[in-house]
Amino acid sequence: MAQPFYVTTPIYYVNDSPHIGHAYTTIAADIMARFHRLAGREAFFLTGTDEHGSKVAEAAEAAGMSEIEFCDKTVKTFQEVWERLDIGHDDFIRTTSERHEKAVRKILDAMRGAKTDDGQEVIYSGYYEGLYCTGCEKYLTERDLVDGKCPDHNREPEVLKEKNYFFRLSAFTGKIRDKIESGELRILPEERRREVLGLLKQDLPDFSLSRERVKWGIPLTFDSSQSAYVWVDALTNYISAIGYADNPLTFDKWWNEAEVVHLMAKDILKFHCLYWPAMLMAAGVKLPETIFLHGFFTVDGAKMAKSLGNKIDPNDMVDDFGADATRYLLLTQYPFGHDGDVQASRFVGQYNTDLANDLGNLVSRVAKMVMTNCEGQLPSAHDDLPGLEELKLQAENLADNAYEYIQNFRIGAAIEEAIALVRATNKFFNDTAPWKMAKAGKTQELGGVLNACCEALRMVSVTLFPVMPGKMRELRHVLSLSDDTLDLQNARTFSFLKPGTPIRVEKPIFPRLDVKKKAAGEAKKDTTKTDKAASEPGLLDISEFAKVQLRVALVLKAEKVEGADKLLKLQVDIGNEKRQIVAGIAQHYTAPEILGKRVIVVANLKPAKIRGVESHGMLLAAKRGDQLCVVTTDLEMPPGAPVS
Ligand code: ME8
Repeated sequence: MAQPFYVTTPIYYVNDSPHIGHAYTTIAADIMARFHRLAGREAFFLTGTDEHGSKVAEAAEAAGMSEIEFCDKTVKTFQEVWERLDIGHDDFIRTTSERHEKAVRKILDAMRGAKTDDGQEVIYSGYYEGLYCTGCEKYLTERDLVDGKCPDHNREPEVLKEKNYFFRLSAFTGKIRDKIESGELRILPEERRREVLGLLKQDLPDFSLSRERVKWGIPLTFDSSQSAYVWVDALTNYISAIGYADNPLTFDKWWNEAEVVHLMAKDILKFHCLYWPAMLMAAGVKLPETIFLHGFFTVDGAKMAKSLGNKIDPNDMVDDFGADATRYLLLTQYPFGHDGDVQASRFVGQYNTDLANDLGNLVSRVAKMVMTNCEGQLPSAHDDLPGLEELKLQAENLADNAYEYIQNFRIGAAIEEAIALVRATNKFFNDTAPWKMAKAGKTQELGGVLNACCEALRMVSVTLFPVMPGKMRELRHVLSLSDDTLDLQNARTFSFLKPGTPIRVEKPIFPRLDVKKKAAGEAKKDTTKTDKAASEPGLLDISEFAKVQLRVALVLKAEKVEGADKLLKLQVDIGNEKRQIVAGIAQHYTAPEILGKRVIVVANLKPAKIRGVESHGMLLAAKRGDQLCVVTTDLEMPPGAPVS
């Protein structure tokens, strides 16, 4: 019996909305799990969400919701997008679930009871002293500061000391190094392995395992005034979902007996390659076999950021290309494991070339010829055809070559191998010119060409199934194949389809996309719901600009918003009515400074809640770096005067 395969993605923060970075790892994990299943292995694929910590609490407060209400809502955005992308995860773990919290308590207890080789306690209490920014509500490091100040709040952090529990990482670094060097713990790719070994040579500080100030978290079992540090909580998801605390049988199967692979990008290397192995060793749990850290990609040359408006929502890609092509496009932009750049402007061209032309057209041409010339039934094979032997050889090697790539985490190379067979089949089809054979009445040769093309397409339908499950099912439907024969074993032999099998195509499996239309669709990435305000403006029609109503407003009252250092709550007169506006200007203006000013407001915005406070309108300000200056008008201008 082949060893079971257990693959995980990071659990994503719920205070962010899903973007193609999250989709990238999740699709990769899905492809790995599906491929291993095709090879006859049992596979378990876990993803989920990371829901504790001060940032989530802040986001919930800003949205005027309780923490759990906020999590319940945003978790859905992840679950929905995974469904739209045809992600076939076997489980979805939430760190706010009972089973997870139970597992965190269990691992905390196990670590609390552990001793290092020289008899010291692995967990010890001490004091954490650090630079605390009350605006961020977190400790910052010297490196986070700009001119000694928190760049987000433009103020010097306070030196704070709080009781904390620490994890004695220093007692585990030698052991982790040994496990990596012996190959017991594989860190891939090689560059990342070297990075980890480099880190292990440094004098690594023990890490703080708990937080006194973070209330939205799991209380420590041995001191309920503290909650578990977010990473201790988050990393435990990999075992909580498979029964660490509540199901020894499944835990044995999927952790102790399976090949365990953690997939992620290199941004979270330290936590996974140092903290996690150390925690597991302390708790007496075996280590995962492999930690694979793929690259980090930029979009159009820049890091994905809300403020740049270059975050791509996978939902928009599914709208434009469908689930399967989105999966294909995302995983073929650059080699898996490397850093790369994603340019949405290339998607349509690549879709049309690889999927609509090369693969989709081939399917249509072959099936239509079988329908018109062979009564829609697969003709018999015929050996004596130019180029057939080479095609056969390439096709019969496809499954093994691709699977070998997958085992080495070379997802793009596995896909390329299948596309190479598609191209070779197109060439074979064009070179043998079956339409001429049909005209010349060479029925056997014609049948042989069509038979070979159908066999090659069948191999492709298996190999690309993990990448494009929906579309490959459509292709298999053309060849009258069900899921029963969907495995790598069948894809190793060229003579599988029975002559007489019905072959039918109703519509193109990858309809060609209109470049112009999609070019417009692509601009969507700059105007997604969350990024709208931050996107670089395109050219506006005058009628579009005219929709924004700007008015002069007199500030009648100003006060700070409690617990939010950036915000001022203003009462303004906009001519025909009085309004309350919450403005993020408190670090630049005191309440008395803004009082009595005639500011410019956007008057026709929908009311919103900011930090739970009603805000109806927005005021204009010029901003550069740390400077901010509210736009005001001449004193003679009455409140309510339109600004155009
Ligand atoms: O770090 N390129 O969650 P997160 C490639 N909750 N992959 C990207 C990417 C990009 N530009 N952007 C994001 C966390 N990713 C923690 C994890 S796990 C115990 C806790 C993917 O929401 C990639 O997989 O910030 C990266 O590691 C992950 O999203 C970070 O997700």
